[in-house]
Amino acid sequence: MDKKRVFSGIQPTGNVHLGNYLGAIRRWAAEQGDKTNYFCVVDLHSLTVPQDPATLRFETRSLAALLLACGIDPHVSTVFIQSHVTAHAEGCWLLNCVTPLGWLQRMTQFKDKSTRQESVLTGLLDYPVLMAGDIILYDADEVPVGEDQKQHVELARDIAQRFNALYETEFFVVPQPKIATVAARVMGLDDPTVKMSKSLADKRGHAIRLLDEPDEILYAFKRAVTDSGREIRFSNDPEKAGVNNLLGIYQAVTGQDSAAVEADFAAARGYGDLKVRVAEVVIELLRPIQARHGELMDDTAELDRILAHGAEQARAVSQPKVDEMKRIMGLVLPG
Ligand code: AQP
Repeated sequence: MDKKRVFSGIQPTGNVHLGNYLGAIRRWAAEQGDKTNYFCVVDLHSLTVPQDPATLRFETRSLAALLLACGIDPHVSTVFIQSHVTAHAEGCWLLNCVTPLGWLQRMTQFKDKSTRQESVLTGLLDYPVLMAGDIILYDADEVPVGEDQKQHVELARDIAQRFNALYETEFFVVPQPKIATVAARVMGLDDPTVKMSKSLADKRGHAIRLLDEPDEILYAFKRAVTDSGREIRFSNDPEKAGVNNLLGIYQAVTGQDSAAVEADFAAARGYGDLKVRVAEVVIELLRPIQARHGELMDDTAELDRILAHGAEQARAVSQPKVDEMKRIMGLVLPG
């Protein structure tokens, strides 16, 4: 039987955090053996908000190294940089021309991010069309993402279906979002009502960044916002969102079920014990990843070779797809 095809991406905007890892990257690594995988550093997406060129260059390599350090195996999965494969930008234009504007204006991420900016770039509105192309140019069946990206994957489904309907074809596979069962939405430690986010991660105490030093991790967990109670259990009560978030992180890292997690804290003397224990398991989780990332960044020639090979593999799939798309749309002259 054919393996399922998987596509997922991550932006090289620095500050890769525990939410990105638990909600996405860790699952990519864990499930890669059973699937045909395309994992992409989506640098074109990062340009939808202003970037410093030198920082972007550095972060793009660093993120690729981080994906490998987190266990993505380039012998098993295709790992590449989005802008190295021109089919993504070309496919985006073609899909723009079948996507109604109203679909994009409804996107929650666009509404959130555009209200936080003085000058909103056209690319920010168009972000989900580029993402739809990323996915459907690879005939991806599945897109493993955190909950925040579910709406964008649903839009990719709508765009694929609209293209198929307009051109009376089954050209595009309609992809499915795959959301984690635990840690689908890791919340900010300083404010458990907002998701842990790269753009807020410069604020000390908001996020655990994958490359943070142990002391910094302990600091952030110790200052995590909780409530005035003492009870350490999972709960949907908005008052207990902070404790719930800490338990969710602990559960995702240790792989235990919720009863076992609560049992681990039955004898705890309060939230202080919980915070330190969660910090300890996260520090141990990140230690080998950080060491491997350091080694990979010491040899960027090898990293660049891996990325060049990944781009070649990605091109071999996505460029013929774009070429055929152009033919279907009437852009290739007969003769
Ligand atoms: N808090 C989160 N919990 C679980 N999963 C998350 N993801 C992001 N935040 C969380 C998932 O990580 C993958 C890669 O993220 P991205 O780079 O595409 O997304 P992003 O939205 O730019 O990341 P941030 O941290 O949310 O940055 P900003 O501040 O720009 O909004 C995706 O699968 C995403 O679902």
